[in-house]
Amino acid sequence: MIARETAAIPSFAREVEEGISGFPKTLPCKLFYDATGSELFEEITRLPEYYLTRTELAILEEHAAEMVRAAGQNLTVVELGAGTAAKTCSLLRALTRRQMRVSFFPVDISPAALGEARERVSAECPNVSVRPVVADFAEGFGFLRDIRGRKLVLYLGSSIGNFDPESAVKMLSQVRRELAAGDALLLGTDMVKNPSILVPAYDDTQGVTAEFNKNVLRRLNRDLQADFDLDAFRHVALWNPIRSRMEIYLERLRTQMVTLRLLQLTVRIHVGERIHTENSYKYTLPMAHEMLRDAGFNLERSWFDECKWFGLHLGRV
Ligand code: AVI
Repeated sequence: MIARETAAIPSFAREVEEGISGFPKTLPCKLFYDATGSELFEEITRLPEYYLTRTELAILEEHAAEMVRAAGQNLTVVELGAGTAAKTCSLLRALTRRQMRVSFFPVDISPAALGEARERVSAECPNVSVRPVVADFAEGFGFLRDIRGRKLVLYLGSSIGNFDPESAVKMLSQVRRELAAGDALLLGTDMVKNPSILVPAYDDTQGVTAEFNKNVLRRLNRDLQADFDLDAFRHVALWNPIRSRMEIYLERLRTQMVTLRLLQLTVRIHVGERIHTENSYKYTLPMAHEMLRDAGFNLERSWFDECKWFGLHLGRV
């Protein structure tokens, strides 16, 4: 039972309680992104093994002009989960060559990241007017209704890959419902490839991804007064070809009881037992097509890097 009278219980407590006492054990991947986790993720994006970020950036840089031409005229750009908008400038610059006025609405849960996004875009694309929107997608996408004009919505970085296929369609359908005919979505997906490339991307030699994964336990120790011993877990990354996803786990190295004081909960975690912390789905083009179709978008065009490791897909309402 969760002690409801304690004011400091975080909103994710119930999910953690269910996930950690069930079998197999799971923890929600949103727990990764506290301040330390967000910094570790930034570090991951610069790792040699983590090809996703640089590959997507290269596709955007190479094809920005074509992408904005295909997306339509007089566009307002909205970026979901924009973070610091590190990948958006090539698209915005291409747009400023086509239209007099460009408005950019970066949307994120973190006001600090949006502050950086505003500074970056204002410095790199002075002709773009930046209007940050702080929003939590758990509360829907109603903010899209308040943005006027024909929209190009960006959802980059393979973030859609962290949703299971059903939730991905549900989330994209929610976005779709707030858009009008003619609006477009540019969606980034990581593509299915040889596991010899995929596995190291999620289990790098410097151990940054392992640290990122274990940071979830550090967070539970802090926010739920838990006593996880981080050294008693190892990071495991596996390719699951049946479900087309990378799976990330924390595997227990010795049996031990763990107490989460704020939840008044004690659990036994056995040696070899795994806590499933993340899935990262990889798509084929037909899978991306189906996902967009099921969410109400018509896939008009996709762009890839030379190796077809990453794809950017233009869906139309
Ligand atoms: C944020 N997301 C797209 C990353 C991914 O590749 O699934 C999160 C990540 N997990 C481990 N490394 C990176």
